[in-house]
Amino acid sequence: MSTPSPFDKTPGWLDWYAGPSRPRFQLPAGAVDAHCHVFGPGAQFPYAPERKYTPCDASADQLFALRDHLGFSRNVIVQATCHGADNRAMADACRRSEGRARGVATVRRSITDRELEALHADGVRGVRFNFVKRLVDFTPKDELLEIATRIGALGWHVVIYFEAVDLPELWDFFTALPTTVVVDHMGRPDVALPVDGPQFGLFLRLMQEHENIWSKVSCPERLSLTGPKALGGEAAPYRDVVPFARRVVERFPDRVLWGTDWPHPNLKDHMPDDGLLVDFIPHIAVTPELQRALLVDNPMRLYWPDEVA
Ligand code: 0GY
Repeated sequence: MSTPSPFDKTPGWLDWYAGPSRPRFQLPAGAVDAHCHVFGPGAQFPYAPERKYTPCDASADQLFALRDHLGFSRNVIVQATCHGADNRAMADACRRSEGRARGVATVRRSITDRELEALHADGVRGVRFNFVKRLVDFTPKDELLEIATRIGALGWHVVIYFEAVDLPELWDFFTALPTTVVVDHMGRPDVALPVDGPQFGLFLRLMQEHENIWSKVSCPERLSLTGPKALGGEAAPYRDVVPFARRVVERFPDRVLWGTDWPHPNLKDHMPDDGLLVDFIPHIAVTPELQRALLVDNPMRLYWPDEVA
């Protein structure tokens, strides 16, 4: 099979939303967009041969323009699977942010201590383990555990991405991780199921029983079946996701993060307006205290601990 050209975007893949609205919700000062990506540009930072999709380019400069437009102060740039374990685009973006971006890398067992130290100097503070089968090939658990132990010694954490149906099988591995562990997008619950039901209950139990486990309450656009359309003036966009995210924010206010997920990899049906995504926040973090914890205090503690008084 021939390797796709870096410039052949996956068919049906939507470009990120140009001209996002200005949010009505005013973010607290110092807010962090704690889950976003950069893609290429492919001519400068080629996409990985093993990738499962080819995105449209989304550069660091475009990310920083969005940050300023929405009113964020900082970003956490998460390595996307289309770059495999080649972290150059993400690390370059972190370097160019002048201290306003941290990174989460993808690494293999073969990475040297010196390479890890270089990533640390660039601003990387975590590694991502991806278990979403449509995105990555399988990596043995012993390799991941070895990586987790090595990066833990640097003070980094592990970000895990999985789908809710796979949590029972992954539970023992996740709960054995020796670092802080951040779950992407609440473990992707099926929001057609009840928020009090067994599927989401298992995820809440994971967080309840393991104080090192945090969650991003992000990506309503990936989880929602009702979509962005709000019913009435003050109603929430992506309203079917609200009870799930709100439950996590209220139960674990000191262990939640939020991010736009720009440029929204792999979306084929609906591309969100990032301004509207910001307007989702006050529906899930309903007081200024919860908003400040979610958007400022928690990400600062995890990614910029030296700057926290
Ligand atoms: C996300 C979600 C997705 C993709 C990736 O690294 C990636 O390719 O993260 C997805 O397709 O669900 O968190 O950005």
